[in-house]
Amino acid sequence: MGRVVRYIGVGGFLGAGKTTALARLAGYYTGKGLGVGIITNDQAKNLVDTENLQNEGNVVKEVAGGCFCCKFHDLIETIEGLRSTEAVDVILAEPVGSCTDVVATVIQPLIDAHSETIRVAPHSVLIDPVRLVNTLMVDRGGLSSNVAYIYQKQLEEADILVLNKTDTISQLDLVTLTGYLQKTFPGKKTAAVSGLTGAGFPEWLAMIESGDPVGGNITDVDYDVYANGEALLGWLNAVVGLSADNVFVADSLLIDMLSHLKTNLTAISRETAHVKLLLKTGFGNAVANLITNSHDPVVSKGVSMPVTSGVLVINARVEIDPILLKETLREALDSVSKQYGLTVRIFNLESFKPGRPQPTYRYAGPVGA
Ligand SMILES: Nc1nc2c(ncn2[C@@H]2O[C@H](COP(=O)(O)OP(=O)(O)OP(=O)(O)O)[C@@H](O)[C@H]2O)c(=O)[nH]1
Ligand SMILES: [Mg+2]
Repeated sequence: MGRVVRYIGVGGFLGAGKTTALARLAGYYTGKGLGVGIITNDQAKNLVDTENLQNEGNVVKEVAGGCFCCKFHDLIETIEGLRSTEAVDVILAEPVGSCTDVVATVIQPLIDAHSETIRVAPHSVLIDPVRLVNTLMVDRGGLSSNVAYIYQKQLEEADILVLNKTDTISQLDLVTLTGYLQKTFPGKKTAAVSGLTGAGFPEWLAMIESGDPVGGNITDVDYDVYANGEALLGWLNAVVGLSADNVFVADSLLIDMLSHLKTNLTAISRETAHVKLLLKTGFGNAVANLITNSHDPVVSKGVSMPVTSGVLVINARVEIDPILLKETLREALDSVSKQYGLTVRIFNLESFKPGRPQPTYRYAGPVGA
């Protein structure tokens, strides 16, 4: 018993802006004098998100090797660790961006068996406007139907739909997209925010803290379709040492590498879900992201001081065979190595496709219903 922690889960597809939003939420709760712990989650280790959030001074723990639903006991152990040894009041949790059925497999078991120590907040699902338009409103934007199925299911199970990145769209598009969400997913609360600027966060926080019923949207999920959708995604995590005789600018190198990758993926019609590059340098970490082939890569954390070396962490999630992903990434790395005169040392590299989701628990209906 003892301390009761607040569990706030923020889901959504790869690249929707979950980690960026969690960092801002962490700042909000820390500002109120509360202890905050963040739990990241992925199929593999060496996460850009963990490195990024830790670097900003957050208390971060990883659940790796599968999504929260398949690693439920690890999730509980991690929450317990944060609760008892880190004096945390609020836990912000980011499930893997290719994971769905979180309400039936994570939220409900938390409510059912852990309510004495964990108070679960409504389940928020973040939405990138471009991905929303491409996946549900146009032609799936290069994603296969089974991957789009996962996307659709993520939105269906939300308590709160959070249209993110509103700084990138016009007021007219904002009205159109929130109207579309309200019509397509009736009965849900809808927030419109920017993780980058903080716009809309007070309204979203009010929804999180509202005391409204939690986790009521358990949807039918066809696990064959879901597993196939996951298996269509290629995953690659790597840690690579880079050194050069001449100085280079970290931001430019990352953008050049992602641009090269984007060109090659576009040429073979393989849609990017999210490729993150983090370069650890003596002047801090530079981070760049590619979240779709239809947009250019961006620097989300810049290092403008010239450097001669760094450690590159690569997290790539693309709808592609993992072997082809490895080759395509290798090409991009070779290309920047030549361009910048780099010596490359691969410390660790794994590429794979996620296995079939096998949740520890699955609740067919809300607890107490
Ligand atoms: N313009 C803009 N960009 C944003 C915003 N929120 C996030 N981003 C950018 O979107 C990209 C993805 O953000 P992340 O926070 O890493 O997304 P994520 O959902 O955690 O991604 P995964 O962990 O791969 O599932 C990064 O380039 C961010 O800088 C926002 O509100 N506005
Ligand atoms: Mg993330």
